[in-house]
Amino acid sequence: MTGIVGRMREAFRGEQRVDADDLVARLDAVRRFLAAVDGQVPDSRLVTAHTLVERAGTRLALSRDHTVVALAGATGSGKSSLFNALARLDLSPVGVRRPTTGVAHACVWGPLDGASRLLDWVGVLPRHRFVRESALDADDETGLHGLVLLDLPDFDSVQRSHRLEVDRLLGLVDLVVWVVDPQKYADRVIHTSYLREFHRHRDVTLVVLNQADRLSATELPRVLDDLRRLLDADGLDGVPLLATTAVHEGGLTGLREALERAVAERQASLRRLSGDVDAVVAGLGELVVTDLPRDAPDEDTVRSLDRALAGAAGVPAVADAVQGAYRHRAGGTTGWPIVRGWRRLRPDPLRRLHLPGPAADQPAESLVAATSVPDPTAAQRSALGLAIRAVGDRSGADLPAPWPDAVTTAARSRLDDLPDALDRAIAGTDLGMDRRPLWWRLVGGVQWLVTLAALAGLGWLLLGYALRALGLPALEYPRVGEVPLPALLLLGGLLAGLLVAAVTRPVIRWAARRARQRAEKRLTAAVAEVGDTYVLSPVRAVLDRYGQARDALRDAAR
Ligand SMILES: Nc1nc2c(ncn2[C@@H]2O[C@H](COP(=O)(O)OP(=O)(O)OP(=O)(O)O)[C@@H](O)[C@H]2O)c(=O)[nH]1
Ligand SMILES: [Mg+2]
Repeated sequence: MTGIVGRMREAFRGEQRVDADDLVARLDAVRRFLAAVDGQVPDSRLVTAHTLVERAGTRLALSRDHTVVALAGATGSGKSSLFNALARLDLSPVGVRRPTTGVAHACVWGPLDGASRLLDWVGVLPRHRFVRESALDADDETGLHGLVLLDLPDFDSVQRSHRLEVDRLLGLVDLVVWVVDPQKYADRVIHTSYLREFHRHRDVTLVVLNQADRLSATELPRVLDDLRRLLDADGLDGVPLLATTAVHEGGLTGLREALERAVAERQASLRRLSGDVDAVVAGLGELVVTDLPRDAPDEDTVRSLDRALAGAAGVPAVADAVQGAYRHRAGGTTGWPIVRGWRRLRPDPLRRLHLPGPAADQPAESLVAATSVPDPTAAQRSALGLAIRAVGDRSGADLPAPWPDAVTTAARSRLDDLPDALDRAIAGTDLGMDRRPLWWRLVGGVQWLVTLAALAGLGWLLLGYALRALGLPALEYPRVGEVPLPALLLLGGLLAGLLVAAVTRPVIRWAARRARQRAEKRLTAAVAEVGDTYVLSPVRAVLDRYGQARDALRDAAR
């Protein structure tokens, strides 16, 4: 048996100390992880992590001077007998009828005061709490001061309530002593349902083969070897394994020593929680397994989205109207004054769309449906739907489940607000059509001048005719060369007007195209901004959350 105790010492000695501050930082990282994935990952997958954060916070706030150790095992393995033998008192009933222990019993070494709150939290009823401190003990119990030993019900119980109680307590205690006996040490349920689950808690796990007195000197090493092999298969290699006898004096020296060491180290609670964090991190790892995509959503996808948004928002129609309106207005100012009025009767293409929309002091929100830009066609609508879908699909493609769905949902999350936002963006865009360019006015002025000249010439000529008709002395027209000046003014004015109009027309066409391009650029930018706010931002927010979650989980891992 000394050899086994020696092996156990070795296993404990090699353990790394858990720094309380490190543990707190790791728990904080788990908290950050939970905040980042909140609403993105189903709560059912986060239960363990939430439980850990809550439980660890409480345990760390409670007494760290105490080490809570549970004796767990199948019915009849001798938990209560060990409990009583360690306490050297008959505190927990030992029986022949199975199962015997129905609720946890606790024994505290040292004053009960400090441990009371801990036991309140663990949930041991006051009438099942005992104190192991008496003047009679002299010094031989001081090594266990700070131990809170729990005798648990059986975990393979026919009583469901026993199993639930055991499962609850195993989640709370600092260290577990698994008690097996020679008959049942190989039972499947012990290994698959319990021991295996503790493979991340190797440094707060101890296994005792109780009732060792029932085995002969040759059988005991064989059974211990067999049990060791099973423990290795459970992932519990290196876990201390002891043989104990509860019914004979000196049959649990090794166990007592191990407990004394655990109590003295005051590490069990930290190691337990550290193991819990390990388990939680391992369980959550697949939720953030890949790197965050660098440039999601990528440029191509964003460009396609902007194009589809522009189509659906009617940007081409408005750009057409700008071009038309430019020509219309330029014609109205620079055209031959005599036909200008007639031109003005034709509707202004921009005004027909009720553009430009807003007065500068009008809040953008009040512009809903202010414009008469044609509604998107079915094709434009479906192109926009596809483009938005593509943003979601491509941005989340490389992420593990359930993030792709979260990203797609985010891309579509503000779909209903999009049409109004697009309309507002169009209405709120400065199309650059407010002012009449100076050159229009100059050309317009020239047109007036030549027209006035023609009218003056006409008037002059008419006056000459009238005087002649009335038999009055005829007017003597000044001449330019052979041509009388009024005729020159009339014809020259008319010709110059036509000439100016002819020269101006291609310039207006060219300028109208420029105006169209400028408006198109501004409209596309406005529409792209809407896309950014209503489609890309929600997607980026989810990707951001993913990045934060991944970073947090990396910090939580050690
Ligand atoms: N020979 C021998 N008998 C033991 C030993 N430990 C316990 N027993 C006996 O085994 C029987 C069961 O012991 P308990 O201590 O009640 O077992 P338990 O694990 O608490 O059982 P439950 O409370 O039902 O879960 C009793 O009759 C004990 O006397 C031991 O080391 N050697
Ligand atoms: Mg019992």
